[in-house]
Amino acid sequence: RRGPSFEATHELATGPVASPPATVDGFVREFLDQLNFGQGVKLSQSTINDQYMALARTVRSYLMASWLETGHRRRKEETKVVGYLSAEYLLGRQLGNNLLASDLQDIADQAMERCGIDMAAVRGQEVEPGLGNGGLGRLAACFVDSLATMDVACIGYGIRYEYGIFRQTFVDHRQVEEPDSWLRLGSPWEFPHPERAVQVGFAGHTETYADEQGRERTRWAPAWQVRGVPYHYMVPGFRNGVVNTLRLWSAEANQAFDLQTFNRGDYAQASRAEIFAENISKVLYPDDSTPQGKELRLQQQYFFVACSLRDFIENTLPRDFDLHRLPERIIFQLNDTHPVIAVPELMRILVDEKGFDWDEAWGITRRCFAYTCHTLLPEALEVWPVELLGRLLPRHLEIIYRINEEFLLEVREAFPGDEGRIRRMSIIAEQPQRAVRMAYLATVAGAKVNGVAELHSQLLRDDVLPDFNAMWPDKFTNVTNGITPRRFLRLANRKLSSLITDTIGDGWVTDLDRLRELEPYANDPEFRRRFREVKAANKARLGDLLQVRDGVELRQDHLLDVMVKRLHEYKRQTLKLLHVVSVYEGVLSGRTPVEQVTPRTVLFGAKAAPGYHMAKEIIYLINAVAAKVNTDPVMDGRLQVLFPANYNVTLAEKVIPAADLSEQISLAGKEASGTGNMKFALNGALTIGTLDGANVEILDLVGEDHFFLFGMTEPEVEQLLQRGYVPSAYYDQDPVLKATIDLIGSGHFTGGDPGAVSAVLDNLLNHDPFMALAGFHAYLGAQDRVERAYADPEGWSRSTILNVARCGFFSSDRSMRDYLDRIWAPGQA
Ligand code: BZD
Repeated sequence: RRGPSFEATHELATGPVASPPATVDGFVREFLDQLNFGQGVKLSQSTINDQYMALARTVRSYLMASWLETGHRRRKEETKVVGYLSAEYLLGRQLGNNLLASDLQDIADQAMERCGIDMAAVRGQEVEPGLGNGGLGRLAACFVDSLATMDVACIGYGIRYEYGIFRQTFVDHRQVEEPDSWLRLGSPWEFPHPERAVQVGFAGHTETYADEQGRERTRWAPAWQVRGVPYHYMVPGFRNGVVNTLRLWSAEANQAFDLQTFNRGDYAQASRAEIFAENISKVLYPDDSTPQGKELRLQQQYFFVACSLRDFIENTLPRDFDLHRLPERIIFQLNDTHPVIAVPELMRILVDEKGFDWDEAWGITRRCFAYTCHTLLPEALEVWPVELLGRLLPRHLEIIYRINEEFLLEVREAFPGDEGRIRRMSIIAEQPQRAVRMAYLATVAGAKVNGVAELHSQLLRDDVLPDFNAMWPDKFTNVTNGITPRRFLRLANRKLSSLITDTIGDGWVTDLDRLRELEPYANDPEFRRRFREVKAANKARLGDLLQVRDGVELRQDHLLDVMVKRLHEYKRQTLKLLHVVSVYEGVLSGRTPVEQVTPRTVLFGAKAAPGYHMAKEIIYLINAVAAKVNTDPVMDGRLQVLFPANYNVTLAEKVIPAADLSEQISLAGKEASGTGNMKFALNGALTIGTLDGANVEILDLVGEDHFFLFGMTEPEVEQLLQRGYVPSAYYDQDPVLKATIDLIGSGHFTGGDPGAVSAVLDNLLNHDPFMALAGFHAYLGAQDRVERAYADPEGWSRSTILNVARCGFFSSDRSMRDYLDRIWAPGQA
């Protein structure tokens, strides 16, 4: 059917792999081939899933030549590679993205029409790979997209979880988690390579021996061996002929190893080995920001970095490569601390397997890693009990001890006599139990350490790692997060994209700063009208989806106020809910005439970690309030609360383009960056937000006339904490807050049962760790400003257009440029 064999990649040197012709005819022919020869069905008998699989494989075959060519070129070039190590990639659906990247959207639409196939239904068949929790996982997906678009050599390394983030449903207003069996119908996007499997050891013991030169050496004799099988995914750049690779590892039982055990007669042990292996990549831990310290989690972490390092060193570098030069060929970017066990693993490979001296190996290792921190919450910093780490990875614990010993010598030299500092900086914590502080290990080993927004990076220096900053100020840097404009503007908001392209051309897709050229059009009434038309169409599209998906009606004449993100106390979904209840209570009590209420729909989307009790209570309360407010005739339909279950990337792509107002209301100093905030602003929603994370930078860029700012600054939060924060004082002194909380406490939303909400209210009145009550008054004031602004459609449109025009900075292409300049290739740009 086409030229040279796909297997023989070396043949690329003599002739390129042929793509099918990029015409409707060519596409139809390839599609029918895929349907007949790939799926084994005729068009007339095919199911939607057959059609989806065949269509996906068709798109794949158009990208294949570029993929093979990119791989070939990378091997020839001998450039430095970015090894992005991330336990999570929240990719979203692939079909639309890959059609966009390969410029086949229109051809595919016409081809499907010619085959009598409903393209929308086929697209709807794809189950998104939810291999991440939230911001951190989605960031990784945006970064690999940008690197491909910028033609930077990158291998994304991660885990192919058999089950991704749970599917959320609500039963009696409460979250119920269901397994996400995303692979049930097969995934057409993955390429398994069992022939490139690698072995990973666990547990066992270490021993010393003398090598041929009589030098004392250490070796690790693991008790278990697991097979890591790589699955390759295409990461296409935007219409540039580049396709990079995402390599996700799946754990499989090591039959040869188990069979030996089995043959020795230890049947129980042999089947334990199988279960052990297959559990490792079974399921994504659904805990964002609060690591549980579970053994399986450490197994996952070590599993994927051991596979990745082995893969890079043994299979990606040329056979005879001199590992002294390793830092010239790789920089491993550690996406938070989850992959940090890669540091002692590289040391083990160099020292134990390759025979390097310790100092030589350490000099190499320190130049091969850089670390990105994504949090400020102390409880989110990973620590591994020494007992557990030593049992699972005995050699790695020895190596960590030695790294620590030599590091503390360095500290002593820099700060003689300062024993307090030495205790504070030790990689090993002594209290409450002996444990390895992974963020410290990452900071010691990393050539660079970065936070994810200006404010976050500053707080990282000042509050989280101040001693390290004192020792190595040049190690610390900032790279503000970004989002890919391909998925989150061009793909998700085709109408706005067309309007922008009609106005300033299409250069913005890969050069988002060009959106600045829209600024003058903010003053053009005709452009503003078209901009509003786009927003209305997106709202209608969301309405259609929610009708079918959730059986709810989205009022098209309402201000659409959206808060979508993981459910976490620091993000303050309760503050948003208090606002909703205060509006309702105002009407109920006669304080506000209902005609004065701005018609508004508040849309929540949020998953709670299954073990996070308070978060689940808050979900219950949101649903309870929604049920009441939506149906109470007193509101005359002017306030609607929607909470579609199972918020994910696919839903985000419909919600964000439709939103008018973006809620970014975390307590200052708690949200490292946020990336949803960027997506909304770029799609023409205005932000109501605090001076937290990247909100600060959004505000700077769009200007305070086009952003609803409220609340304390981070230093003000600290001062209030120092003075002693008493939440009940706000309740006692603010009659609106009191009436709002009392209405909830009366059981009004919970069938007359006040007990059903007592956990949330007790927490708010007596603890309120994220100061929702302190923020309430200012938040209501900001919401008043929102309503006044919304009452002037021309002024509102002007502001939204200026938001779009001024947010080009938040392209993940810019983030990648910053990583290149500041971390991966400084001085080479
Ligand atoms: O990372 C998030 C931060 O909370 C956001 O402020 C930031 O914008 C993004 C990207 O930098 N952190 C996470 O999403 N963290 C996790 O998902 C996570 C997952 C497992 C374990 C710990 C944290």
